[in-house]
Amino acid sequence: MKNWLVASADRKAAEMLSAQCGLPPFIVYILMIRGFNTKESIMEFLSDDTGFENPFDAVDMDKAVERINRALDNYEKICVYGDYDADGVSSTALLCTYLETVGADVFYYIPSRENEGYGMNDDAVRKIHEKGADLIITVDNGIAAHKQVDLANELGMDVVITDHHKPVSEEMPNAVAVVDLHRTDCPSKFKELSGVGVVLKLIFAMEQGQMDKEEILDNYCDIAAIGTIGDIVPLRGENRTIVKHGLNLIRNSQRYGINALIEASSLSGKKITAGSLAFSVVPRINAGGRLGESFETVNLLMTDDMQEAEEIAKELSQDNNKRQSIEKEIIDEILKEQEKRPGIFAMPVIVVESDNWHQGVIGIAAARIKELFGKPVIVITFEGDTGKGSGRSVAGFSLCDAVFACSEYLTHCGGHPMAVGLGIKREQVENFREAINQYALSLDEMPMDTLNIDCKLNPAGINVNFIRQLQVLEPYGAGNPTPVFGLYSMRIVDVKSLSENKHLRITAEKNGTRVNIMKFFTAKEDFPFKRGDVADFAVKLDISEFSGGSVSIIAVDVRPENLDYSELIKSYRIYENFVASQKADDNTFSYLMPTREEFAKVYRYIREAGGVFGGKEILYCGLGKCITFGKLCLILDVMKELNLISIERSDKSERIYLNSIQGKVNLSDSLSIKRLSEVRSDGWT
Ligand SMILES: [Mn+2]
Repeated sequence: MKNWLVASADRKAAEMLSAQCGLPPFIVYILMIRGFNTKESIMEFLSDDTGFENPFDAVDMDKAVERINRALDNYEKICVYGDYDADGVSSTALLCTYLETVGADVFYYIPSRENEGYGMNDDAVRKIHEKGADLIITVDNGIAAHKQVDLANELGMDVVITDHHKPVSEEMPNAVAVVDLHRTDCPSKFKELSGVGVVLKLIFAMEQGQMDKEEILDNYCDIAAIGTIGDIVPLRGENRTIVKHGLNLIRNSQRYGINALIEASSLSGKKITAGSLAFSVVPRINAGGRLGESFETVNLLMTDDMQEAEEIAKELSQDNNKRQSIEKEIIDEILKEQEKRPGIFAMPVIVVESDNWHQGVIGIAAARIKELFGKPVIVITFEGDTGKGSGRSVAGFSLCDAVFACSEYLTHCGGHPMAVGLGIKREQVENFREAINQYALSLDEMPMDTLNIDCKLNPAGINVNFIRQLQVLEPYGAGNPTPVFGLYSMRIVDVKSLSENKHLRITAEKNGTRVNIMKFFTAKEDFPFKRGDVADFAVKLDISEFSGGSVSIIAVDVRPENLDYSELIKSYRIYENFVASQKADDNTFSYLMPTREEFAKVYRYIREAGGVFGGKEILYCGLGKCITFGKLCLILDVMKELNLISIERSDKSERIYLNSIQGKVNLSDSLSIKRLSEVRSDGWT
């Protein structure tokens, strides 16, 4: 459940700016929504050549370069210490590739996600020592490794840290150099580089006065772009330049590994964008770390053996398929859990736990469940009595603040406003769930999950030229999302399933203009609208390059016409409060308690419709919005308790069926009705 939010910028100002910038007004309008309000900021953002800052502006960069050059001169053994995610793998591959080119004796180490976890650990440092390293260079990690850097020093190794994570304290690890733009004493202006972006900066510094900037970009920006996209850092400033430049390289890549990944992702011959890489290449690189070891993945990006590249890419695709099916199983189990423990899912923050969910996949499952329920979700899995959790949030609710506020129940925790990781003992789960929800209830208001729409659009205005003009905004990603347009009040003319009912093509019409809208990964029976219905569409626009270019409209979300979701969600919250607490006061009682007529109305509607597909909102609209949404949800619970209906829910759909029942049912047999009525001494009549 998502609230649609149509952005608003100053149209007058956009028109004035557009004349100054020589850009179409709607482009400037969209840029203003993204926070670019002056000619200078717009021109700088769109420039193909955002200058890279002098790499030596970064504190300690001189020391890092000096130490690495000394290692090269003395032919010391260097170990690059990386990480298992796409950024960490890219960082490792990029630095190793570079160091090999300049003749270094280099190897790399990547901790196992499952057995070692993120960052440096003592055992790894010892292993690296045994392999004879003289110098460790960390990439995408290291800023918090105070102890491990001391250990490395004791063992006679020097450490150079390059990282992009925020330091937890002012005190830096005892390394020869600590390059991290987030150091409070670092004057560099652009702070949003990914781990691999910092490595690229290090290469700029190493090559100062030798290789020129263009040459470095041409040699290394492909790998840097993959890590930058994978880390979901804002695609602005230096990041945008890296990705823009990198995409051009990737389209004609000289690297066997990248070509093999493109091929394995079925992207060969298609337009490669930041979005398509994020959707198919990045998950494959991540899959290695989630299910197995990341050594192979680094190898893939470095190998000059075509056959090896193809084999590793194939393995990664298999890992990725496996990851997807594990993810689906976890999601199905979580949805079944909702049947058993609905109260947990009615709370402001969903905390759900199990014994056998794959640790490497719970984060992705949490993200999907968050989408489905429109609220923050933490998924915990146990090994013995030790649990690991991963959480995802909705915009406006800082999940890391929430988790830190409950840290007394956790063994460790960390993360960002939108994503957290944590450790927890089994016996603390109930306390933690209680505490984090108390925290959420103590806030003024729980934010709703929102879909941001740039502007409403008349379908008559959509043409190839319009979409080509939009392309100046690419590449899209974090900080510069693909523009989403609202096509409101569209009358559906036809719904056709494609590719063996995998996708849908919807023909819709408004004021005499007909458009085809694609809805991917949706079966016909899961699409709740039919010919004649009027619906609002949130869409992205693209050009399909077949047959010389034609308009391609892709549905992001579809909902009944003119549905006020903020009202709907307010009503739903009242229902949820009751489900979560199983207690009602007088207000709740009057708001939720259905009359017999209302009850009968819902029953008749479902019977006459032959079941309702596509969610409770569809039923709500079908009933002419005459029963509040919260009350409708309660009525459905009661009908389920009395075995009058079944509700089937998957991650794609929700279907309500009428059961065939015999005999008369007594509404007051329903547990929900009983609980709701407890507030009234006279009970329910
Ligand atoms: Mn990173």
